[in-house]
Parts: sequence; C-alpha cells; structure tokens
Amino acid sequence: MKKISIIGVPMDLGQTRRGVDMGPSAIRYAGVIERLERLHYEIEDLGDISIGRAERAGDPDVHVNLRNLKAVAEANEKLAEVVDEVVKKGHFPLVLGGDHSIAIGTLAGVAKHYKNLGVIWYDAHGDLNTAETSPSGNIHGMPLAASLGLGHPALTNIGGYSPKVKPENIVLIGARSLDEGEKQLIKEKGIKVYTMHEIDRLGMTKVMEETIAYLKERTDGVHLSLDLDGLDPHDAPGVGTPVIGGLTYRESHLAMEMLAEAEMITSAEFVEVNPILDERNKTASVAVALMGSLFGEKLV
Ligand code: 4U7
Ligand code: MN
Ligand code: MN
Ligand code: MN
Repeated sequence: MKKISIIGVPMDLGQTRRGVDMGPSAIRYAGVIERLERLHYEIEDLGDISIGRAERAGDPDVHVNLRNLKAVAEANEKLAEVVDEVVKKGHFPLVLGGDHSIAIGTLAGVAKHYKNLGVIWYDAHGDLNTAETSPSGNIHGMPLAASLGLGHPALTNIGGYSPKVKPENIVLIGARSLDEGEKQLIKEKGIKVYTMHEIDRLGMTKVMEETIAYLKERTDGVHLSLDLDGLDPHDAPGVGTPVIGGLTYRESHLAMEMLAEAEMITSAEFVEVNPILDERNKTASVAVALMGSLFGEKLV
C-alpha cells in the first residue's frame, strides 16, 4: 500500500484573517495520523514548511494588489520542492493548510510528474483571479489562475516551469461565489464547473460520476484541492471566507468515497481551516473525516 507523507503549511499571508496558520495543528490535533493509520497506511509526518513574515509599508518588494507576494512565493517554492521529493520517492503527498495560496506550491511539486494532471477544485470560489481582476489583492483567491500560467511570474513560475495544468483538465465543484473576471475566464478557457445549481439539479452522485469519467478519459493523475469553504458554513464554520448555500458534510463525504472507489486521486490538500473562527475544532474534524473517506474508510 502507498505511503502517505503529510506536509503542514501554516500559511496565512494569502489573505487577511488571523488564525488560518494554525490549520495544520488543528488538523493534526483532530487525529489525522491515527485516522489514516487505522486504515493501515504508513504515515510520515514531514512537519511544517516555514513561512516568512508579512510585508510592511515601505518594504521594497510590495506589489499592487498582490498582498505579501514575496513571502507567499518563497513559501510556495519550498513547498514545491518538498512535494516533488515526496512524489519522487513514490509516496502520496497530503498537504495541510493554511490558506489556499499554497496550492500553487503543491501543484508545482506534483504537476511535473504527469503529462496531463487533472485537478478537482472543491471550493465555494474559483480562485481564478489575477492582480488585474482580484477585488481583494489576496493571493488565496489566485492559485488556480497561477497554476494555469496566469498572473505574476513570481507565482506562475514556481518550480521553474509554467503552466502546471491545462484548463480542460480542471473540474470545479461547489462554486457559488465567482467574481466577474473569473466567470469570463471560465467561459474563455472552457473550464468544467459544477456550481451549486448543477449540484442541486443533478445530485452529488451524478456530479461525481461525470467528474470521474471526464478526468479518467483525459488525465494520468488527479490532484484534489479541497477548500473547506466548499462545504456549507453550518458544517464547516472555521473558514475565513464562508459562503452560505454550500455542500453538506454528507455530500462531501459521498464525493470522497466515490473518489476512493475510483482510485484516481494521486495527491491532495485540505486548506483554509481556521481554528480561531471554528467551533470546538469542528472544521478540522470534518477535514479529517473527509480524509478518512478519501483514503478508503468504510462503515462495515
Ligand atoms: B479561497 C475572492 F473577492 N474571490 O479573490 C477574492 F470574493 O481560497 C475570494 O477560495 C477568494 O478561500 C477566496 O478575494 C479564496 C473575493
Ligand atoms: Mn474558497
Ligand atoms: Mn479556495
Ligand atoms: Mn477562504
């Protein structure tokens, strides 16, 4: 059985809410290692990537509408190297966030090992902004665009190559808060997206059947990037940018079980867990439960 390498990324510089840097601790505290060991995986915990400091007024390296660009890019370079090593030794990289800006580094480390990496972006948001389109300047709203090769070179060239993923190999699931520029990009690039509207209409079973068939046909590995705000804030309150009308715990659980059954996920990250905004570590516990399902946990 494949060995799993856990990498914590206590990143909070891709957005402005305090506390998301404690996500990896909260997820470990919620029992991720024990949960996966019970499924008979061998787990290696590589600890946390070190994160630099937030930029200050007057710093030489500030960029318009790209908050903390330097520190975010540096951490992602480090993460990309660690993830690359994990894939090289044949382990499954499981990245714990931290805000979603870290997907840039995870994908940089993973994508060079595949000809056609697929990406499932489970999120209320598209994360398809660039400095030009972003309403916030927060890099956690930009990682998917950066991975497509769009945006500042310090983000698009992490790992020394670009792009990491092709638009036709991406599936967005759970979208319900897309900015104008993101909507345009989705149309222009033909990115497959299951918004909450389609999920309500089709049901999660059909959505996952279609997603799995679509990606099986065209990819040789699939990265799951799961932002806990894809779930409804009722089930995952500990996130920085909650959006009502989201996926339930049960729908998400089913989605993970179907991915486990399809045996198609080759790397994963669980991001945006913010224990300061959480209720008794509920969101971290939900993340761990979803990881259990993703790695094949069964009821009987
Ligand atoms: B997350 C937003 F404007 N689109 O760019 C932005 F609504 O990683 C939110 O999905 C981004 O949590 C949310 O700032 C990023 C905003
Ligand atoms: Mn989100
Ligand atoms: Mn996100
Ligand atoms: Mn968020």
